[in-house]
Amino acid sequence: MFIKKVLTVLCSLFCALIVVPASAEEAIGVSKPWQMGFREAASPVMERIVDFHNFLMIISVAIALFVTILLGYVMIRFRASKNPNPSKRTHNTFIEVLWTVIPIIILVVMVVPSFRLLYYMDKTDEPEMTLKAIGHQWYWSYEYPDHGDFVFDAIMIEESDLKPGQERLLHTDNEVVLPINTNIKILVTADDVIHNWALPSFGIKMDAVPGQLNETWVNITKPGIYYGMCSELCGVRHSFMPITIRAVTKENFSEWVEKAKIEFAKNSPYPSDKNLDPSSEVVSLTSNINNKVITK
Ligand SMILES: [Cu+2]
Repeated sequence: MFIKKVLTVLCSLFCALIVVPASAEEAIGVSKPWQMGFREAASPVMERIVDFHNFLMIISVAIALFVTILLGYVMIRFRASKNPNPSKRTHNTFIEVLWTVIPIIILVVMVVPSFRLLYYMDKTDEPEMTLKAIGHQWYWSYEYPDHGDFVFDAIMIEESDLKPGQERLLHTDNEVVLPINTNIKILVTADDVIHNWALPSFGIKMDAVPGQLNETWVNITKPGIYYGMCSELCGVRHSFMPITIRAVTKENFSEWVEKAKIEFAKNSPYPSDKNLDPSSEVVSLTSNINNKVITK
């Protein structure tokens, strides 16, 4: 009875240590102290990656166990002290066929779901909106081409300026707001060196290459804050260009877009004609391009 009580107390102490209380800000996409395995999946792609990983883990553990047991058996059964006259056998066709065919079957069993997942991750057939992420030394900038083409930079908040609930080395001054339950096409590029737009909770790790537009996609399943980071060594401040994504409902996203259009209007590299002086060179260039498009 006493032992049972002690065990219960120990169990609850252990649980209290490993269960981290959710913060008020609801940061889902962040690693927790003593975490084992992946971050919580927040997209269908990441859910499938976790399932595939678990499936491969079963195969790997089974192979490791089989080899260890076989090795142990051989070491004991065929030890020198028990076999003073060792066997001269060099070939056994049946076993040779087995150890060629069985690994081939295992590889085929692994490659079929692997390729299915690769093609699933590649792109979404029906994107509902686009987000463009551009890597710079050393911050990310974002464009929302379907929502008025506004542009903004997301720069890491220094440790001394962090507010409660913001993660050190992970929170940016401008958050990337995205709607949940929406197929979002993500275009990734860079303007100086190669960066990498990586978001573990979404199962995304996409190279940002200057002069090249790489595509990936996400459909976020849960609202919350998700953190990512540049995952390609890109210079001295490589580790200080994080990604902060706030996933919200579609209604809240529309509200944010209206505010963001005003807030970030001044950043736009594509100014609309009415904001410019008609005599300026940029306007005449734009209207020339427009005329060409119309006359086509
Ligand atoms: Cu980078």
